[in-house]
Formats: sequence, structure tokens, C-alpha cells
Amino acid sequence: MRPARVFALLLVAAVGLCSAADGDKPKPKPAGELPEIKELPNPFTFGDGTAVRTKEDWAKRRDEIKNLCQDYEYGHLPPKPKMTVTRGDASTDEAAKVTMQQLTLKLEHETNAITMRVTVAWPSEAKAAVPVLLQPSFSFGPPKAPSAKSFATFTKRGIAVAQFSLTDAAPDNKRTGGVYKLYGDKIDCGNLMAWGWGFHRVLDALEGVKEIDAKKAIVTGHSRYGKAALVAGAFDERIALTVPSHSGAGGSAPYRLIYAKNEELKNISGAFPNWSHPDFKQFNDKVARLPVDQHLLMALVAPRALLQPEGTQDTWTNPEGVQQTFAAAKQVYEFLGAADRINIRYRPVGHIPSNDDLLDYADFVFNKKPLSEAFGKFEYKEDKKAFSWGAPK
Ligand code: GTR
Repeated sequence: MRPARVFALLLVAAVGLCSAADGDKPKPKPAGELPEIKELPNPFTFGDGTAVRTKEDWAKRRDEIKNLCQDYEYGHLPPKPKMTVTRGDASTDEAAKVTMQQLTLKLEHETNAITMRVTVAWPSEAKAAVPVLLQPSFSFGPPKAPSAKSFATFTKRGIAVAQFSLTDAAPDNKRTGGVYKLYGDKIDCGNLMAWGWGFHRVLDALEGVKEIDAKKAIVTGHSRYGKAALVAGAFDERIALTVPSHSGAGGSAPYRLIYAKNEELKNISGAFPNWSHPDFKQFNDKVARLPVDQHLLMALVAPRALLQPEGTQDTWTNPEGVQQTFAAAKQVYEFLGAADRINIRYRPVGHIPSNDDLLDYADFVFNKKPLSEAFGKFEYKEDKKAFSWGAPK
């Protein structure tokens, strides 16, 4: 065995710490002092009431939305730490035609250090660098050792996979360990933003892997990790395609529009208080005063590609509400001339993800392969109360 190669990928990050501790920033107003907005908030109006008319205006409004999402819902994206990547030896499974390699990411800030472990798998016969899917393993126990066969579904379609455990970036529903160990009380983010940060660190490491085309990065995750994937895609413009699967509340589902026994703001802030900003529960009985809703998080991804996979029987994740946030976010894609970069796919299932939809949409985005008619098909009536605004002409 050759000794593992060690290389320093990135030196000290230039970004300063952005957190609640930011001295000169005025403190965000409490929920009780914010105006009530009954419908999905208008992406084309600034907080001071002026209109978004041009793409330059949108860039400014986009920054405003990023700030609102961080100030009220998720907490602030932690900075990029110093990182050292150790690459293990690559080994090829000839039957599955998959080459696998372990990456160990050492992330450091001052005297603190944490480790993220990533398994990368790519098609062994690829002639050029391939797109890559960043996929957190979803298991409540210790992560299972991934097998070459489990990656072949993707590598056969010309896509590499980076699999990792997001609990290395932040444990579930706790504000200790992972990124919290690195930055202590200098950060205020909840786990969803911390996990988004975790995706970003994996992408940093993949930028140093020559078999991978990191400009064609796809982020996905199911359920709570679907929420994290959407946060990752919204806050990092390097990500080409974002696929939050059945992401529900805190993901693509609206807080304002509840149609059945869907998860509501008070449910998620009650059961998972550490997923979001420490003060998010102030909106439990003031949902209409939340200055954002989830179509705005989706709109942050524009004009980069976004697929919403949903299940019509997955009531808790509010599939009907996602049709409304999808229609609302699409207005922003239309405004940016990218209406074909956002899509939705309903399956008649419960809380079950589908690799096929992700792969078909990736083929459309990267290889211009046509999509089946199942994509973009609505399952519910348009809700006229969802929003009354539209993209400026
Ligand atoms: C549920 C939670 C959902 C979703 C789900 C999951 O208990 O209410 O928001 O995240 O867990 O991740 O499986």
C-alpha cells in the first residue's frame, strides 16, 4: 500500500465571522414589530417597499433575502475554515466499473479541529471529468460502509458520487460538536445551515479531485437533509443543481399555506429547536410576520437548476404547499430568463425518495436530454390566495 497523500487545499479563509455577535449590524426587529404579510412575500419588492425592476435590482434583493433568512430562520452561514484533505488510495471494482477513494477533511479554526469523512466514487471508464452528486448518507446509526454496487446506479449514468455523514458537520438537533466545536459561540446557526456549510466543505474538497467536474455539482438529500440541501444550494453559487427531496417545513414547503395535517412552523421549532435560529420559535403564533417564506429560499437558487421531488401521499411534508412555493419561485426564474431551470416531479408515494427523477433531471440539465411529461405536472389546484404578485414585465 502506498502511503496516503496529504495536500493542503486551502489556507486560511479570508472571510470574517458573520454572526449574531456582529457588532455594527443593527439587531433584527423582533417578530411582534414586523408587518403581517398574509400571502407569500413578494420577491420583487424590497423591504423598504421599492420595486425590483432589473437584474441588478434582483442581485440586491437577493442579498436582502439572504440576510432575512439568516437573521430570522436559519442563523448565519459559518465561515470557510482552513482545510487539509488526505486522499486514500483509489481502488476499482471491475464488475461494477466503479473507482472509490476515501477523503478525510481536517477543518481547523484557531486551536480547534474537526474531521469530515467522504467516500468518492466515479465511473472507472470515464474519459473526462464527470459531474458529481453530493449525497449525505441518511442513517441514524453509525454510517454504513458504502459498497461499489450502491454507487453504480449513478456512475452508470456518468455521475460521480460523494457520500458523507452530515453529522460530522453538526450532530442532529444539538448545538455542540462539528462546526460548533470549531467556532463556539461566534456562530448562531442552527443545524440546517450547519449542514449546508457541511455540503460546501465537501465541495471545496471535490474541487481538488481531477476525475470530477466540480462546476457540475449536484446537491441532494431527503427529508431533513433535503432541507439542508436546499440551504446549501441557496447559499453557494458554485452548486449547479439542487434537489431537495420531500424537504417539507424548513425546506420547500411554505409556513403560511397549510392544507392538511402538514408540518407547521410551531411543530418543527418545537420538535427540533436546534435545527434553526435560536429565536425562530418567536414566529410560532406569528407566522404571517415572518419576513420570508420558503419560495424565497428556492428563489436564491435561481438561475441555477432546481428540482422539487415530492410525494402526493407524503402529507406531513406539505406537497400541496410545495406546488405553490414552486409556482412562486418560478416567477423569479422567469424574470431571470431561466424558466426551464426549475421543475417539480410528483410521485404517488409517501416519504420515499427516487434516484430516477434526479438522474433524469441531471441528464436534462447537463446533457439536454428531454424530460418525460411527468415532470412539471401539477397535482393540485392553483391557490389564488398563495400570491397576487408576478414577475415585472
Ligand atoms: C420529521 C420532521 C420532518 C422531517 C423528517 C425527517 O420528524 O418532522 O421535518 O425532517 O423528520 O427528516 O425524516
